Amino acid sequence: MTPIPENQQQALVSRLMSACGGAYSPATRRRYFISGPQWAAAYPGHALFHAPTRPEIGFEDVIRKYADIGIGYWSTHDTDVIPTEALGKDAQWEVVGRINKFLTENDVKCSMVTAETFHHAVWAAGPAAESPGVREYAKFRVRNTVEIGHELGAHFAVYWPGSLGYFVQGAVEETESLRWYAQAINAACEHDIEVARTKGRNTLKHCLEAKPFEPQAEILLPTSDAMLAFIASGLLTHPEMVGLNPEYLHELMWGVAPRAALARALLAGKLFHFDINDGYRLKHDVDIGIGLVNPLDWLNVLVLLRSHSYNGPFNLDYKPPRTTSQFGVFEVSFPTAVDRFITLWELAGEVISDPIVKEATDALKAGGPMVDVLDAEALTRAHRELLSLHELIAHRIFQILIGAHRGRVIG
Ligand code: 3MF
Ligand code: MG
Ligand code: MG
Repeated sequence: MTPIPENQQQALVSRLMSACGGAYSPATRRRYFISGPQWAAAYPGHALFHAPTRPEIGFEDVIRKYADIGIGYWSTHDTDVIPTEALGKDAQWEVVGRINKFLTENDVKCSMVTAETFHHAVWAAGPAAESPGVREYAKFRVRNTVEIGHELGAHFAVYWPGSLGYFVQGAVEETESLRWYAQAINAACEHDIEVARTKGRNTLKHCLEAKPFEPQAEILLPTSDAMLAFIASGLLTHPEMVGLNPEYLHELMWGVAPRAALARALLAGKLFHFDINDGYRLKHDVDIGIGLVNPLDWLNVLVLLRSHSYNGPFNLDYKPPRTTSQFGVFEVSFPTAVDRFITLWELAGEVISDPIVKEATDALKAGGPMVDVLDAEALTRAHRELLSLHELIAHRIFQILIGAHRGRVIG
């Protein structure tokens, strides 16, 4: 193999990208409610054991590149775009004005805003720290983020509590911390009601995001189910305004079936927003692009969401790998993540309308002949041959995933 000169590497990547084929046009991509986070595109590749591999970039480049790709929505933390010291000051509104101008010029909409309550040193003891001063600051941050959201035209606000938990035992009293955390969410909702009224807008949908490990050792609200219990706990003054932003990998990380977690959120009427990515069970938050690890599971997740008419955002909360260059982030990583999502979404439609899946599912629901329902043996015999359809359905979904349902034969 001949070494590839530096100045020919981008051309090679571009040539192989177009050789891959199957890309959707930007106009097609814009038809889906896909949002690109500022932080995902600007992620420079750093981590606890890793130095950055890419330069930092600002919202101007990110929004422009998203527009080129066909990502029609953008989401951001307050401090992704506004320096901490400018928050709530005139300088903040100057940045927000520039962002609005940029969004309009590029025909991109801001779908979601979120307060960063995990990175800055002020959050060392978490967003619901013992200190009343820090808790007041947390309220300021979420109220301010609500204002920014309305100004940018967003409809969703997300809260990932980050450091709500502990490393060492005994110092944190869980019920107290949870009450304090609820006070911050209440401050956001109550302020939202006022701001929405003065602006003549609807209130935002407030979405809680759980994560089972990282950055604390023990987490007080580790799962979407824990968040549902928190919403229903009586601690929130406006539980009707608060729902979930599950993240696919955050559920998978603790070993659950993400689709079942999403089903529970759907039943509760609380699936507001969805962070899409991929990764592995019982590992840290690797934030890999959707479909690269668990495409079959993803297909099934989207079948569930399509069949329940989920119409909220699909937020690309993943991290382009450290091996991907700045060029690669926008030429490879984002377009391919978007296209895998669209493909899986369309395949989910094929699963739903597939005649074999449908007939098999209907047959299972029709059941076997009616027998004495207190006779376990007779009931077993009455269904014995029908239940092979479970595996047949799974095989059919695999065929749809790889295109074998359209006659694709390999080998
Ligand atoms: C952390 C996350 C966060 C949240 C974001 C939204 C950096 O694992 O997933 O992304 O999604 O803070 O509030
Ligand atoms: Mg994550
Ligand atoms: Mg997330």
